[in-house]
Amino acid sequence: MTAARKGFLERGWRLPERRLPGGTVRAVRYAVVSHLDAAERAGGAARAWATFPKPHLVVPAIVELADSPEITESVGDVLGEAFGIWSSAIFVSPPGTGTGFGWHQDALSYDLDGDEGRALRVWVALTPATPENGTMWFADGSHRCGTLDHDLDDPVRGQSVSPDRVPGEKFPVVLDEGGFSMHDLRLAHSSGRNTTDGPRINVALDYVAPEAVPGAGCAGVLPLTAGFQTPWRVEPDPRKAAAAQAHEACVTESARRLRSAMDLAARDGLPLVLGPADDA
Ligand SMILES: O=C(O)CCC(=O)C(=O)O
Repeated sequence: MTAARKGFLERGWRLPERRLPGGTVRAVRYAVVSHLDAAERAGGAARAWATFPKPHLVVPAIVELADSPEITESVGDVLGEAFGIWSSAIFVSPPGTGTGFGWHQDALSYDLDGDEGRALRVWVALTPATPENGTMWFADGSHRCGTLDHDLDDPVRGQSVSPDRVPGEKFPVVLDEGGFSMHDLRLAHSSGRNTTDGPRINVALDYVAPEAVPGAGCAGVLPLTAGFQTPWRVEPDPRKAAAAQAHEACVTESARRLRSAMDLAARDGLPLVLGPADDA
């Protein structure tokens, strides 16, 4: 086992020293901001779902980022030789606002099994990420404490864990532009207020190894290596697909993921009634 994997399994996070080149960061930031501007102009559902769960399927620059050697080498150090992108998210923390996420575990709404050491999130800083602009905070080792009770329901900060019930030492994830962090999907983390006068922009990339077991509704993956067989369903790479095909895949696969998350919520007691995920 690599030292990187051992450390990741123990602590639930890793801060690689590698940095993305300035040209890559600028290209991805431009593509992401253009994507959000287009979604804002389109309005409605396009705007509502522009940032999650699979914007990479329509923004080729996000796949380019996910496939960059700086990131794939770091992901390979932890997950091993085979991995793909399962999900992504764009986070823009606007200047001067009180947005930010309360303490939470990403895995809470993620329909994956056996993913310990087989899935992780890379959080890429397209601008510097600092305590002043509301960077993420990690709770060291908290991924080993099972599912935490997300008992607070804050209209701004969302469903979250009371800070005094978050286990482990808490520390801010400070990144230069082009830096990135990695965390286990069960690690408790939060983010804060942006008190600066510029936006904080991040892209999150969820990687899975083929050994993770996807729920029926969310087996879609964009492989970056060989090794993904049934039950995984290969999603088209927007770098090679026609725009219409990429758009169709993004809509279909995002809907499957969202339905799968809602089905999980229903199983856990939320009064949602949905039919079975109609998985191809
Ligand atoms: O960027 C943020 O404000 C929150 C990020 C986050 O919670 C995550 O990537 O899991």
